[in-house]
Amino acid sequence: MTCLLKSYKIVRISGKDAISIADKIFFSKKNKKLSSLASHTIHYGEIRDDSSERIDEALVSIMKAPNTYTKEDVVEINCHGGALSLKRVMELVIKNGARLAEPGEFTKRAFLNGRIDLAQAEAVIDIINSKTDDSLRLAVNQLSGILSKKVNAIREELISIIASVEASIDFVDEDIEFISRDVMGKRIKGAIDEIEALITTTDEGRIYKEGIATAIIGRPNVGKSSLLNALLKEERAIVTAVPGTTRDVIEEWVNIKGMPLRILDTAGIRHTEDIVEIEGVKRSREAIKRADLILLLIDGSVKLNDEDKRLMEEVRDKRLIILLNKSDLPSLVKKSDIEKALPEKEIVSISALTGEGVDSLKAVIHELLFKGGITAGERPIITNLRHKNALEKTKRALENLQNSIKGNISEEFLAVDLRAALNALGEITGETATEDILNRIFEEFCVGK
Ligand SMILES: Nc1nc2c(ncn2[C@@H]2O[C@H](COP(=O)(O)OP(=O)(O)OP(=O)(O)O)[C@@H](O)[C@H]2O)c(=O)[nH]1
Ligand SMILES: [Mg+2]
Repeated sequence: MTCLLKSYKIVRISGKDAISIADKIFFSKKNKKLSSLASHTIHYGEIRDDSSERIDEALVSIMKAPNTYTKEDVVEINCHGGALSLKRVMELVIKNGARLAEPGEFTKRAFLNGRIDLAQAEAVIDIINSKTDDSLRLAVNQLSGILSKKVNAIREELISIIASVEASIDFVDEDIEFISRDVMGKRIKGAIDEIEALITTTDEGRIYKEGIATAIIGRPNVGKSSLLNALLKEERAIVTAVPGTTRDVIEEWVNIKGMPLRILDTAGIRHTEDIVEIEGVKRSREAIKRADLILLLIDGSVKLNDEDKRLMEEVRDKRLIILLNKSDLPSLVKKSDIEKALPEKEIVSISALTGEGVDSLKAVIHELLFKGGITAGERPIITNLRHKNALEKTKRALENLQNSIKGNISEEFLAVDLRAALNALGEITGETATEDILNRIFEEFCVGK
């Protein structure tokens, strides 16, 4: 049988001295120096310290620049693992001239050495943090450059317009028109349309990356925590027959047809004198405010009461699904009672206890959030707030430019607006990103990536 296991037991060295450092501590079974071996090959041998004591057996991969992750020489020492041997190997490598990598330094070097651009580097973090198959697919697509390609196409269009504008500045006496204001206005409009189309994908992108914040709400004892458990298929939240069991918001991830939902199980909302419960109710109300989607639970086995009605009123303007829970018991609430108060909202009967109706709930959630269906991946989607901000900055600069074109402002000023737009756009792929931006991005990485 083939088995698979996950482990962390690789020491990775990158840089011009990577191979010579590894050569000092690695002794291949065939007695060959790593520097004499072909690139992209793997070798078996031992790691020994300066007093020739054996630290571990190892498989060592050697990858010579430039066809490596960082575009530098890279050596990977694959040991048996175990915290102690790994630590000894790391110490040996450091003693022989390497230093510990900073968080994200491998990816930062890949960026600085021109192997990937900034949006692709950010995709590496997204891959690591992906919550569902679709989020992963989106991140892998961004790593492959799907967004960068689109951004670069817009950049090239702007650069070509700048070239014409600057030529008219340089040859002002020649009376040649390199680009008419009319044509320029149309081309800028085209670029703005493309940028707007990208900006509108942000909500979708945020959903894949951060998950849809989904709050399960309802008065005490209607079965909110039971629903969370049913969705997770595990006993995550405490469920009891005592109203007021959940006192704080519990957060869990659920994958619904590829969409990551961040489910918030909240404390039952009711009027209470208990100070812990008061705080819980306050937090439930905050969760409602922050939620992208509300699942309002109603206990269908008892009559609708004033608390249910007040809650229905409170969330009527939100993206909402009403759940008639406890469908395994005789029903005392009719769908039509709810339709009267909340017309046009979806109502689903479920039993959080038996799991009946939970699959239809998932289908309704999917339908509500992605009308018309969606496949993550084939087109560029903005998943990153930094990218959205840069696009908005670009758009503003281009809109200024359009006003200047209409106002018959001189070419010099048009060039200034164009440069501002180009700089803003270049922040996405990193052409014009400042040291500050770079530091902030790579700080998010873990060490070793
Ligand atoms: N028969 C039946 N009982 C259920 C169902 N869902 C929940 N219950 C029961 O209802 C009681 C309350 O369930 P919880 O999930 O704790 O309810 P809650 O809304 O989280 O309650 P609070 O946290 O107190 O606000 C428990 O005894 C559950 O077993 C259901 O679909 N059918
Ligand atoms: Mg609860």
